[in-house]
Amino acid sequence: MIKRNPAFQALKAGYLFPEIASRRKAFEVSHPEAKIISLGIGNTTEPLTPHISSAMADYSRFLSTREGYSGYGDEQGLKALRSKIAETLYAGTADESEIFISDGAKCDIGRIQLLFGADVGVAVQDPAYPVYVDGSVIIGAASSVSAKAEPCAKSCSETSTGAHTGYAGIVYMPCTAENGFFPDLSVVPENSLIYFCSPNNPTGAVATKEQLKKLVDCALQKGCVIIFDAAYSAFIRDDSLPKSIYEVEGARRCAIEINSFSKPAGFTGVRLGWSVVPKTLVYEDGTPVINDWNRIMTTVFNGASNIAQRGGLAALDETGLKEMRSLTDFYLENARLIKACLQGGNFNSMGVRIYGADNAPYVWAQFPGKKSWHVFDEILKQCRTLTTPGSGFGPSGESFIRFSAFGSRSNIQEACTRLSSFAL
Ligand code: PGU
Repeated sequence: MIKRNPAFQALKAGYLFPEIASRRKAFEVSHPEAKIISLGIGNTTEPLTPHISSAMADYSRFLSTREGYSGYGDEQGLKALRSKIAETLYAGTADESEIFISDGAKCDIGRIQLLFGADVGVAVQDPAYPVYVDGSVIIGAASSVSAKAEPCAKSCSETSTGAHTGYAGIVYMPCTAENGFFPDLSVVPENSLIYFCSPNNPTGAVATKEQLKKLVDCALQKGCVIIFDAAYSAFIRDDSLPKSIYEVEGARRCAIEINSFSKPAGFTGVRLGWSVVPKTLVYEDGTPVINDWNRIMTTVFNGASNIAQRGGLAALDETGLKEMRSLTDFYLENARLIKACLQGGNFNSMGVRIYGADNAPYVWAQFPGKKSWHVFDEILKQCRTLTTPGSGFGPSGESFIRFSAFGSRSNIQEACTRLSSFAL
């Protein structure tokens, strides 16, 4: 019989979010009357905005005409969209030809690992969006993952999912309140891949320009490549904070940036994102990384939806930018409401500490001395509210809960009412 790819055996548990969804289902079976509110997965809830959705509707109708129809497009995406992204979001720091349109950030993060193969070392912020670690394990990165990954202890597999105890083949860089959620970079291995997300999922922390400069200097000095995930950059309201790693000198020689229309335009279902691979980023032998990225995108990707790309173009014109601004403002207000609720009454007496929410759609709450999954279960039981256990994002997430600000205003208000009587 055909052998199973050992990388899958190395994975400790299922992907975090389906795991949470299955806990919700189990709870609903035993409590059929429960009207659960989800502050769990960061999934957009507000309708597409008028200008952006009309552009897609119009284009879809155009496709139904003989003169308007088109089939496969360029794998790299529409030139007009690549140019628009370059001029609107990178003004001078990245060129149209360095931008690759995709079906979303998660898909790019997965594909990008093909660039560096199984032998590359990997360093991640801890906690981190689980795709960086799970994707690395699936590709067998950090050398022989099957040999290096510790088997999950029985108690761990019973109570936890994702990167609970961590994989031995991956370097975890703790991001805690004590270090201002910016890691000690001295642990980064030479010639490795560094995953870095800002604004951060799940902590909501945004790296300052000085911090990103340290990251870039470290990567240049150690021969590393940074995969900079900027999926939440549109939520930054503090103008002193960098929205792109290319705002930092030297980043074009060591960083790939990933971004998405999912959160600012509500495209989680429409699917549209992009990556930036500067021509000045080269491997040890001098080959530009962009050549191989182009090879991957033309070989295992067939271009983003042409309808979605028209939506992306509309999102970046004057009206579209205003619409995205008001959508992100809406979710930021939700985040503020959740944060204010968690700073009040009961939570105060439980010693709960609150982070994030100011420039990101997540509130990161620490319940000192408690296990994340226990708090998750209690919030579900007492408040009929779904959250995400911090330990699912990595060992340093233990004792934390992530509250997502994606939800209708009435659901957020109702969740806050329920949470205000929560007790542990
Ligand atoms: N990057 C980060 C940092 C994210 O948090 C997410 C979504 C993505 C990329 C995905 O972007 P797409 O362009 O839509 O592919 N994170 C959500 C959803 C969970 C998931 O599995 O993607 C979250 O709740 O963390």
